Amino acid sequence: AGTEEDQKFCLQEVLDTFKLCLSENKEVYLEHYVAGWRGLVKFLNSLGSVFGFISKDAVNKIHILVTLLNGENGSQYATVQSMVKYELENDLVDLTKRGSHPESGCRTLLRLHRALRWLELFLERLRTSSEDGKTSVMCSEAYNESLSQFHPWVVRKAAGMAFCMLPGRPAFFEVMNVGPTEQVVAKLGEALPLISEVYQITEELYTQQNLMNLP
Ligand code: 1Q0
Repeated sequence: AGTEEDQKFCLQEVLDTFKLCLSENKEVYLEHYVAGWRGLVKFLNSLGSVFGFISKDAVNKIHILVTLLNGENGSQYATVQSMVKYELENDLVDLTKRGSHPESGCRTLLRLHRALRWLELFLERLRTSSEDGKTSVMCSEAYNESLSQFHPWVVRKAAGMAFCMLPGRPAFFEVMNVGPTEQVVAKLGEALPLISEVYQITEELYTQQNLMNLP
C-alpha cells in the first residue's frame, strides 16, 4: 500500500501540473506531462477496479517515460521537443514497424497524446452537461470521436463495458475534490484550455515530424 497511484485525487493538483507543462517558449516539459497523467490515474483508480486494465496500461506508459527521464540520457528528455529530436537523431524510434525500439519515448508518448484528446473531449462534455447528464454517454461519445479509432475491436468492447460502470455526474464531481458543482465547472473551464494547448503543441510537433502513426 501507499504508492502514489493510491492516494486521493484532487482536480486542482492535475490542473497545477498541466499549468507547469508549458515552458515560456511553449515547449512541453515531460516531467509535468507525466505528473499530469499520474494524477489522472489516481482519479481512475478511485473509481474502482473495473478500470484496472486502463490504468494499468497508463501506468506502464508513465513508467516507460519516467525511466527514460531518469536514465543516463535523461537530460535529453526534458521536453517533448528535445525527446523527439534526440530519439530521431539517434535512430531510437521504430518508424514503420515494430523492431528494436518497441518502447521509444516517441511512440509511448503518442499513446498518451491520443488519450489526451479523449480527455479534452470528455471534460468539455462534463463541463457543459446538465445535472442529470450521463457520464457514461459523455465518456463513450468522447472515446468514439478520438481514441477508439486506434484500438482493436476487443479493446473498444472492454472500454465500452467499463464506461457503463462510471458513476453519475454528482458522484463524479465529488471525487474531484474541489467542492460544489459550480466550482468544479469553473475548475474544468480553467483546466481545459491548458490541456488543449498542450495537446495542440504536441499534435503540431508530431505532424511536422511525421510521427502520427508510430507502431
Ligand atoms: C473515466 C473513464 C476513463 C476512461 C479512459 C478512456 C480510455 C479507454 C482506453 C482503454 C484502453 C486500455 C487498454 C490498453 C490499450 C493499449 O493497447 C493502447 C495502445 O497502446 P499500445 O502500447 O498497445 O500500442 N493504449 C492507449 O491507448 C493508452 C490509453 C491510456 C488511457 C489513460 C486513461 C487515464 C485515465 C484517465 C481518467 C481521467 C478521468 C477524467 C476526469 C478527471 C478530471 C480532471
